[in-house]
Amino acid sequence: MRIDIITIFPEYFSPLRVSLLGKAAERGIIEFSVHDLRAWAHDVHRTVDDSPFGGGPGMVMTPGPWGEALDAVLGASSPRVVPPGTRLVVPTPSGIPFRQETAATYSRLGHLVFACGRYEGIDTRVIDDAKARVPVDEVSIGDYVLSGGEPAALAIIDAVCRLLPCVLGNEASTADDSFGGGTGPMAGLLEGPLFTRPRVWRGREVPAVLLSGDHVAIARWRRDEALRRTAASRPDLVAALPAGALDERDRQVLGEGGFPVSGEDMAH
Ligand code: JCZ
Repeated sequence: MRIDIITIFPEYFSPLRVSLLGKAAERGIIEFSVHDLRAWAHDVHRTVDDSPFGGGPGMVMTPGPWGEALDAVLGASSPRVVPPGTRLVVPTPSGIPFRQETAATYSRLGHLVFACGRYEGIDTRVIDDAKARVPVDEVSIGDYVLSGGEPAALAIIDAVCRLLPCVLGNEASTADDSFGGGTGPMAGLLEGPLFTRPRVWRGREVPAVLLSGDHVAIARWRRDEALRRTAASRPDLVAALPAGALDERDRQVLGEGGFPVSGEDMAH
């Protein structure tokens, strides 16, 4: 996969050389190119911002440098329309939510281009112009306001690249991740608690069931814990579970936790 990033803060992307993604880049699985937007700003001050038309606070990123940057990175001249498998990703708090499914979709593409805004954002005509050439996703990583698109792009790149074949070393599967979208018994639930050696640490024991060797009991206990945790942290996820996803024991666990449960089995 090829990933181009356009930003006024190229240094912001040095984490891409570290850890899992750094290794993947060294091994040639991912090719990162970070571009300084100011390379396409031609005045002496390398200006990339201007006051908003219509008034209001702050500054807006001016279209000139962005237009040239995207032309250069998307290869505007020879095919005017970009090859399939290319997507322009524009982080913005007003975008559609970026989710695990979005990460999975991106991981199947060959070329991602990130346009990282700063100030109040990018002149809207830049996005409209790009849409004539390439699929564009304006995406939000959550309902909070960052000071620029860079930290959002880093989060998205991390979520996408760990799904690429050969990036995640020996972790056999990402299907069991929270939000992993797996179809197994833990689908739609958050991950439960984790334990490793020592068996007793600061007087705290590992739950006996995990040492029992009874794999059926272990799986049931893990599901109970995942349900409790999901109900506590993300009641919206429990409410969104498909009909038939909860068995009688699940309803009991949720009921004991004070979580409102409906369903046929309530009569028992
Ligand atoms: C540019 N401020 C780009 C994205 N989810 C989310 N929160 N905040 C952003 C974001 C904020 C920005 C810019 C200027 C993205």
